Amino acid sequence: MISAEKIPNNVNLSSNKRLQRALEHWQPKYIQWWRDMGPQGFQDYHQVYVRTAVSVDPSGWAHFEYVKLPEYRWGIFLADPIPDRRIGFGDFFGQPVWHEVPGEFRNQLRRLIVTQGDTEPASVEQQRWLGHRCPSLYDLRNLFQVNVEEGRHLWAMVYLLHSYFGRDGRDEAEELLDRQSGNRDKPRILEAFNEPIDNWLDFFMFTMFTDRDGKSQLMSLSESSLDPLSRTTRFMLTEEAHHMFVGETGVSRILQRTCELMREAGFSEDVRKVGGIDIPTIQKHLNQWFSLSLDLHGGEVSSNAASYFANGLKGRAKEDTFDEHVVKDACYRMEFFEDGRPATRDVLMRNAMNEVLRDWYVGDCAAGVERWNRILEHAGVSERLRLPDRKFNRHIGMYSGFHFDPNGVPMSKEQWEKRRNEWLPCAADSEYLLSIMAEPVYQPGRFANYITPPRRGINQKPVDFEYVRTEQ
Ligand code: BYC
Repeated sequence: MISAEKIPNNVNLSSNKRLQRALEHWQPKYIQWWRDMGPQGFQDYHQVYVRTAVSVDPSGWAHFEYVKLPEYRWGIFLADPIPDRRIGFGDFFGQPVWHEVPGEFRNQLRRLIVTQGDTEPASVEQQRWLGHRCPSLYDLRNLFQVNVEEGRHLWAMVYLLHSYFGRDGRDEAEELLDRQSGNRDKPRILEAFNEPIDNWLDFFMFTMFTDRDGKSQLMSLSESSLDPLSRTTRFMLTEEAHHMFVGETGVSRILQRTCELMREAGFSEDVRKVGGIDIPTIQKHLNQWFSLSLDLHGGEVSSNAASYFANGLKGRAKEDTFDEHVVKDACYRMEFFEDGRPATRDVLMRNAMNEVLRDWYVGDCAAGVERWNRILEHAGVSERLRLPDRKFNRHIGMYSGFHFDPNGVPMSKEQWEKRRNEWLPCAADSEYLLSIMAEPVYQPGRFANYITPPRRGINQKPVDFEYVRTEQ
């Protein structure tokens, strides 16, 4: 269980005074960042019914209470150690895991941890205006739950930086609060985290697809030979699951409402005329966030990825389900795009590790889209959602610089420019979504017209519970 220390933790922080002081020095800067860059307008006068992690065992999960956002107890939690844990892949396969950072891998590990850490505050920044357009108090609370947990994930990475990377780590921790999503001069590291998220369809698609990249990346880091990184990311994964729940059910509820409105309008009317979100608009946002999140897996052929794997720093999702863990000579059959045509060639599996993880990710996304399509099917609607081809709208890797339609058919820049707005959200879509979200819904139990209520509330509370209340 946690102590009543300034920084809740299960790492016995008070036994390491130097580290404790360093983190307590960073803490007020974090709070200032949260106030400046976190949820705007909900810092001082609102209490939010949130779940706070108080320990890593399942009972530590049931801790719900009203909290003023800046007073949330952001803590440091590592999953319990696995006794005699061994390195599960790469050149050091079978050796005991590391409890300190080996000098020769210091730069690589720091880079991985900084990249992971950078995404967490970035997402809070991207979402900071959404509260003013919320479809219900239930959704507002979910947004803030996601936000505080992303803040906790930043703490998780900052703990590693401070603990294992000395002065450099402390400097990196400062910079994590200094870069800003979308800022031209000091942007966030990965592209998807500089995109604006100013409407709730984007938020739900982001938590469905981009948080799912969080899941695949955290799964691969949880295999790491650096045991504290593995334990930290294992615990983060339990929180990540809730974020994807928010995204998947959010889109499900929009689809449900779209179907209802279509039925009421006799299936022939444009659902926008009755204030709903039409399926083509939903598909465009799916295309946008899926393709941005594919980019987050890095280039198809990557010597960085090969090196991470060889050194046991970053593995594959569910490494123990593979037959072979050293993977020295194995090959991956990869599709290339050469001279304007697709071609297939073998590359060393280690160099293809980003693509291996992307395969896992695409499969996980496809299962989610199937679940959405069942809603359409049950409602008797013939349209279906689908994942675009992985070559579509890519900005990282071998397909960047080329243009493909959602079926993966290559096209010229001119053709792409002409048809882009059919496949990706355009200014008119954004304008429409903002128009139906202009009035936030703050009455308990009420929901915006474009979304259905959830099946059940949070922590067995009713759907019309006052999940966010104004301080008396
Ligand atoms: N944007 O060898 P390459 C989450 C750079 S989400 C911009 O192809 P590599 C969350 C790359 O840095 C999970 N730049 O790929 C979700 C390299 O730069 P240098 C976040 C990119 O190195 C929702 C160059 O391109 N965690 O947790 O294997 C809410 C060539 O790189 C991008 C992680 O990503 C990009 N998309 O990198 C909140 C795990 N992709 O060397 C949170 C940590 C690549 O030329 N990161 N580049 O300067 C990694 O494992 C790896 O760095 C990458 C792939 C997955 C990003």
